[in-house]
Amino acid sequence: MIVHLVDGTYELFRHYYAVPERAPGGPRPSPEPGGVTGPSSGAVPSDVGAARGVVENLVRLLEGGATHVGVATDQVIESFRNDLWAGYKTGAGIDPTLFAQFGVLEDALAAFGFTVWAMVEFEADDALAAAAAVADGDERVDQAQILTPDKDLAQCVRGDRVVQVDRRKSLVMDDAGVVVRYGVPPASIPDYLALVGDSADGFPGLPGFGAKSAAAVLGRYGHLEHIPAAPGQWDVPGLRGAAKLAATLQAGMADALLFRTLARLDTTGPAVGTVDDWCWRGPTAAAEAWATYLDLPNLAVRTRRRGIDLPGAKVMVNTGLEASGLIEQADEQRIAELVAVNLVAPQRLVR
Ligand SMILES: [Mn+2]
Repeated sequence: MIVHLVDGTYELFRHYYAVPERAPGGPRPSPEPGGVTGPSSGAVPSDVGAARGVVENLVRLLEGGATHVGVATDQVIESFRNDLWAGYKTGAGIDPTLFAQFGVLEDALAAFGFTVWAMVEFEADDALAAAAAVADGDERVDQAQILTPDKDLAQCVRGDRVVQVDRRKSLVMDDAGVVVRYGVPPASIPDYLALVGDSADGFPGLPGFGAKSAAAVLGRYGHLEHIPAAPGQWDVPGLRGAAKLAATLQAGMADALLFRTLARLDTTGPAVGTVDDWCWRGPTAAAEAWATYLDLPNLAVRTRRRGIDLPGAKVMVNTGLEASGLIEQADEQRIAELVAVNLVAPQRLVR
């Protein structure tokens, strides 16, 4: 089976800025019992266009054959990393019209039957990393696709089993693709980001280190602590200004290690469940109300149709028995088997 791990925060930003279609907001349907309800859920957004775009987009992912989908969001932008570094990104600069749509998106996706990881203490990136690790450890999984262009997630790529997908550019990056793109393998990505910095996340890196020099040094030594302290010991052919870089690194090693901690994703913290939990089993009874609210009248029909495509699933989808807990264990098992069939052709690897 193929598992799709979606960066919901990225998708919401992308739809807000790149697909600026507006849709009236207002008081919205109550979340499913057990649905996602967080701080941002209280806000009544004046516009739900971005949330609507993401929901529609992910229903299209199902229509394309996706069976196991998890969506990670930042319910709170601040995370444990803000306690480690004062400059780390916060939610302060986020357009309130965009921010108010996080809760809408989380609740709507849950109503349409998607697994949602709404992060508070951790970041959406951590949830994606944790889910990728779970998927990697499950031998039934042929491939986990992390759908985000965020360079942080390159550290999670494993062979061609865990890959990063930029859907907008139709790029799939496997292990070798990470080396081509960054000059270092996935395991060295946190070290790489520590040296070059990450302006989106809010840490500067070390002065003088750019993509080329960081890749050259880490391509040779792998990790920060393996880089020789004395410049005379550096064995990095063709690297210009090695002496100065070595001095910078020696002086800034403590900062670099802290930045690496910031860049390293936490694969064990977020509770993401198991691969079986991510299996899409049809929309909930609340889907109709959410489709109306998002002004996507056909969406509930489309998800239902998608459910009917899978024999057995229609029972659940049409009667809402799933919500009432009346589905027998045997049916659950059967449906899981049916949807476990890999419906997605492996995508072409582009480097
Ligand atoms: Mn990130």
